Amino acid sequence: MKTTTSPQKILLSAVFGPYGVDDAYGRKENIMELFHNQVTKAQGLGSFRFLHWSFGLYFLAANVDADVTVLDFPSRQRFIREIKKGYDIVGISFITPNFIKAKEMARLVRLHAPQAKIVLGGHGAAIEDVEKLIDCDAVAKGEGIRWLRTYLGQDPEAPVFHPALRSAQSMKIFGVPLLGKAASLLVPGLGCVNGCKFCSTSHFFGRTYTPYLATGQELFETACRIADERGSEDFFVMDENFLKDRTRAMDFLHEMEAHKRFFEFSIFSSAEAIQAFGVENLARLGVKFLWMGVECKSQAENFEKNRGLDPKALIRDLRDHGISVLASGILCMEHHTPDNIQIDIDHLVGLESDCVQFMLLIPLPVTELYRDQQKRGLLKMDLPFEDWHGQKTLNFNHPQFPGDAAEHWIKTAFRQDYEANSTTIYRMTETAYRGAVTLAAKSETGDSDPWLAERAESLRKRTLSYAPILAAVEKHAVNELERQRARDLARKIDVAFGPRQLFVRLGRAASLLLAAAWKLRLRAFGDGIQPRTKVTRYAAASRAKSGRMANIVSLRPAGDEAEAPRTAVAARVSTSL
Ligand code: B12
Ligand code: SF4
Repeated sequence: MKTTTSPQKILLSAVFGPYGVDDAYGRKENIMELFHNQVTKAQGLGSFRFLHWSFGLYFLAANVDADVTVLDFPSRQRFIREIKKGYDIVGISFITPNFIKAKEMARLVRLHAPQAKIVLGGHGAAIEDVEKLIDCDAVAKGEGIRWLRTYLGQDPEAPVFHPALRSAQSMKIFGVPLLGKAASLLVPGLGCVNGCKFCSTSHFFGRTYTPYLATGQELFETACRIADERGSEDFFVMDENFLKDRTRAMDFLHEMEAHKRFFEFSIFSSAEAIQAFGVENLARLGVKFLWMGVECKSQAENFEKNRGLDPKALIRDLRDHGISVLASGILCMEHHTPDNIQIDIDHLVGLESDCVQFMLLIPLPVTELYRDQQKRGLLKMDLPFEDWHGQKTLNFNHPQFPGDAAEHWIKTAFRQDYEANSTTIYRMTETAYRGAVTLAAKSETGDSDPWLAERAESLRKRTLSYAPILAAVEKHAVNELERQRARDLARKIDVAFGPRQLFVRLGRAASLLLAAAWKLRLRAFGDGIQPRTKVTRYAAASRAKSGRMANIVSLRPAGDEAEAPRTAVAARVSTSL
């Protein structure tokens, strides 16, 4: 790795806010929240209001030898203030619907910091001719760590260091903040080899998988280090298809079992990989939330990953094991018509998962679908990129859904799911309860199984921690069905896990109060919430007293006799909000 006496000064920035508002740079549907954007948006007060950090920026900063500042969720003014500080390089991370923000930021850099080189990265970099559309010096297409190291003249093959990061900035449901330490982020790798025709992530990384943590042992050691550093055993796993490498996932489970170290995970995986790994193994691994792409009902129009599988049975089995499921579906696919689209909506709602993501089919640059539609002259290239977010308008000419027809269907679908299946937090409480009962029974049959018993106990605790919110669900229910369900479930939990204790009663009262306050807040100020700006400064490793990037090594799991060295990167970070 090249080291210099005067390290480069780099700014890595997310696009500026406000987000999810109709203005010159964005649309109100393009919300900076995973669930409220595309999953629980129709669920009123009970919609999940979770804000996540821009993870890629921290990974880049932790893996180059330079003075790096990460500017997450700035305002336009805050960005201008920062670039005036005199950077050698300004990196802008953006996705397609934020193209116009990235373009404006590049303009501002040329204006206020003409000495700085402008580097673009993130999924927006896949836009055709982006280097001509935005005034910049270089574009990172695909995996960014190796790219940035190469750009800086550093060793692209140096080991990738996984920083310890909290996954979410804030998490509230019915205005009730989720208690306990927020989950940590775990990024086992980027990309997916399946290459489903529409999939932006798979195609952006060249339909290959770039592992950051290639073996079960590396996963385990990294998870131990992060859990020890952050004091949380809970992980949000950012990997498009975590179970695809079955051997790695099984080895990871074996490491956990051998060291008796229990973690919990929220993961993304395709149905065929879930089936191959096995539902009981998932429960043993500690998966509590699983995102799977069901896409549509028709086998003919579906993708290889879903061939021959029965998603309804799989989802029932997963929920019986305490694993909440997000089933995602695509609306206004090419085979859809106003006559048959309802069949797919009914199918997705009928799966009875904990939540459903409905997304419009959006051919995004670099995907096979995009190229195909481009050849057929179907793409609406005059539609501004701000509208390519998948929650309102189609970006291609679909003869069956002209004008704003697509919006009607997506709204109908979300509403139908809510009315038929109730709020997601009700469903997740039910899943936790079902899992606690199933695993407790399993762990007691035949040879007793301490691992499953441990999982059953953590599901029992999760059920009790969610249970107080059922009071708010009942009070603000969408219909009588939900009101009755919330009452019944609260009663069942009391019977199964003992009479209601004082803290549960207090929890119910608190959840009612917080929900009432949240209702007033939404009435007075509207539905939008904005993430806080965060600035994190990383001193160049070659300047930091604690050592160089090359010295970075994974810590050993707790209990191992080898002494855990402190890492250079962890020691050289300072953060301010
Ligand atoms: C987390 C996430 C979010 C978070 C964003 C949090 C945030 N602070 O930005 C939330 C949930 C809010 C979100 C919202 C949306 N998202 Co989103 N999101 C993701 C997700 C799941 C993970 C991204 C991630 O962190 N990956 C892990 C990191 C390590 O990888 P990375 O970000 O790709 O970064 C690497 C490289 O890209 C590169 N890189 C990135 N930036 C830069 C910058 C520079 C300078 C350089 C050199 C390199 C570089 O280096 C990094 C290391 O290799 C991806 C899917 C995925 N698995 O990638 C979708 C994804 C990025 N989202 C997408 C979209 C479209 C959206 C939404 C419009 C909703 C939607 N319709 O799906 C909204 C938009 C919100 C808004 N107002 O901007 C698309 C983007 C498609 C595209 N081609 O542009 C993706 C790919 C999902 C998809 N549909 O396929 N999202
Ligand atoms: S399985 Fe999922 S992540 Fe992989 S290519 Fe298909 S849609 Fe993308």
